Formats: sequence, structure tokens, C-alpha cells
Amino acid sequence: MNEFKGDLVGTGKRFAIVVTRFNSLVTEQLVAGAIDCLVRHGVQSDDIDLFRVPGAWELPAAVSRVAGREGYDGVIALGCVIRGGTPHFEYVAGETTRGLGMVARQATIPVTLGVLTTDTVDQALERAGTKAGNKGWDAALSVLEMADLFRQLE
Ligand code: INI
Repeated sequence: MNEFKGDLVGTGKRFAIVVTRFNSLVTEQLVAGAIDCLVRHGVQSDDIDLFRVPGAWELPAAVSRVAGREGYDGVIALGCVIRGGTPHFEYVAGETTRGLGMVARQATIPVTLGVLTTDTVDQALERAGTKAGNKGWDAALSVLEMADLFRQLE
């Protein structure tokens, strides 16, 4: 049996983070978690590029362009869509996740999803470094694993 799996080794690798300014109280904590995870796994802080976009709607197009640039081993998409009183949430959250899924399948490097879609601000904060962990950290861990696996698949 031949088993292939990515190791969590960031040494010598370069990553991009694309983050929304919308709901920045939450998304800045996701960025902090993602950077902490990458650095703890050996990525040099100079090898992390941070791109900011207005909102989640803008993530797929921006991530697509960033993933097409030379030199990155992976891209982490971070955002936060919180339900309001109108159907707007469904459209923004749906198109963002669908769009990022398309980008992830088309890109030659891994793209991971650190976009929270929650009913309340409290639920979002719980997932941004309080009682439910930090989904930015989780998305960074996944990109590390996938980047190593993709190198084995080259
Ligand atoms: N963008 C978000 O990132 N999160 C939200 O919760 C949100 N809501 O609720 O509207 C949101 N809207 C803005 C959208 O992503 C675009 O930036 C905007 O429509 C301009 O294209």
C-alpha cells in the first residue's frame, strides 16, 4: 500500500492570505490565527503576503488572481459573513463559497477556506480565537498540509 499525505512543514514555503475588511473585528483575528499557525510551522514572516479586499464577495476574484501569481505554495481566504434581516446573507455567502470552490479546483496551488458564515456576531467571535478555536488557524493548517501534498503530486 502506498499512502500519500502532506506533512505540516512550512520551512521554505511562501503563502498568501486574502482577507476581507468587512467584519474586520472578526477577520483581523482570523489573520492573526493564520499567521501564528504558519510561523509556528516554520514559515518565515517575510514569506507571508497579506492582501485586503472590501468584502467576501470580492474574495473569489482576488484569490484567483493571487493564486495565479508566481511563487506561492498556497493561498488562504479569510472572511466573515454574518446573517442580517434580509436574504442578502444567502447571496453573499453562497457566491463566496461557490466562487472559492471554483477557484480552488482551477488553481495549481491549494486554496483553503477560512470564511465564517454565521447567524450572529457572537458565533463569529467564538470561531475567531475564543471558545470554538480560530478558523484562520485551521485554514492555515490545511494549506500547509495541502501544499506538501501538492509538491508530492508534481
Ligand atoms: N461582506 C462580508 O464580507 N460580510 C458580510 O456579512 C457582508 N454583508 O452582510 O453584507 C458583506 N457584504 C459586502 C459584500 O461582500 C461586497 O463587499 C459588497 O457587496 C461590494 O461588492
